[in-house]
Amino acid sequence: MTGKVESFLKSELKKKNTLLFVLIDSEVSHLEASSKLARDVEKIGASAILVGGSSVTDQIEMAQVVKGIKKGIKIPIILFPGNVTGVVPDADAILFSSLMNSENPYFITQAQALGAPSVLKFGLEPLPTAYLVIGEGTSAWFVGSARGIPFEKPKIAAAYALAAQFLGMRFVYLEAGSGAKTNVTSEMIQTVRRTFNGFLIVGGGIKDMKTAQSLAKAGADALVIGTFLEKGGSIKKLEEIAKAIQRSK
Ligand code: 1GP
Repeated sequence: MTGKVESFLKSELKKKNTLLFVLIDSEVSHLEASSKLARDVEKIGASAILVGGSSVTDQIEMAQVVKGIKKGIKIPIILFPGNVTGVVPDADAILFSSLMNSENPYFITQAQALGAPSVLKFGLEPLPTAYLVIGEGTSAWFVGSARGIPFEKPKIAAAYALAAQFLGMRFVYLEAGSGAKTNVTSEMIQTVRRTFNGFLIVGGGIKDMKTAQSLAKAGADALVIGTFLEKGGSIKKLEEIAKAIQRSK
């Protein structure tokens, strides 16, 4: 049941070692700014735009941002919901995620049940994703009631990733949290990579080329970058990061 977006990501991976996904938070970058940002990052070689985040509460604004971005780009828009409010029309796909290490069953299966009918209604391609929160103190950790996997416990992350694979999930997202002070370690990526055969997404706190390159080398299929741009990081620098990770082996 591989859909168009998943096939596109796989074809991108045949050309590039590690893909760049840019996260747009509709509550930080409003309509005009986010449309321009999406066009700019497409030009420098990003493979997808994620829209969402754990602190997005304004569904109407998010829907407008998605619709606005869509007009100007060819790369897929993938929703990255923190709750049922993150399911909106006009995107191409959704990280249909279970926050597997949440202490609250709502974030493991209930929000998914509440959101699934809208995913179907809006024709969004669901990308079955195990969302794993690493570390503590971030919005994703707090909002999702996560029992954060310690950064220095890669085997625990790998065990969750293996469970995700056995459950039929084709994506794993190792999330240090937006704006995290510490990013997921290369060692954790390597350990998960040895176990998990699917598409491995890594994000949270990535803001320089050296870090991005080492995470790419460790085996990430896609790196997600958001805060770097929100805090005024340049598109030129992001382009250098994109180029570096795309060719890192
Ligand atoms: C957050 O992984 C993403 O959900 C991106 O993190 O905002 O720190 O780049 P940053």
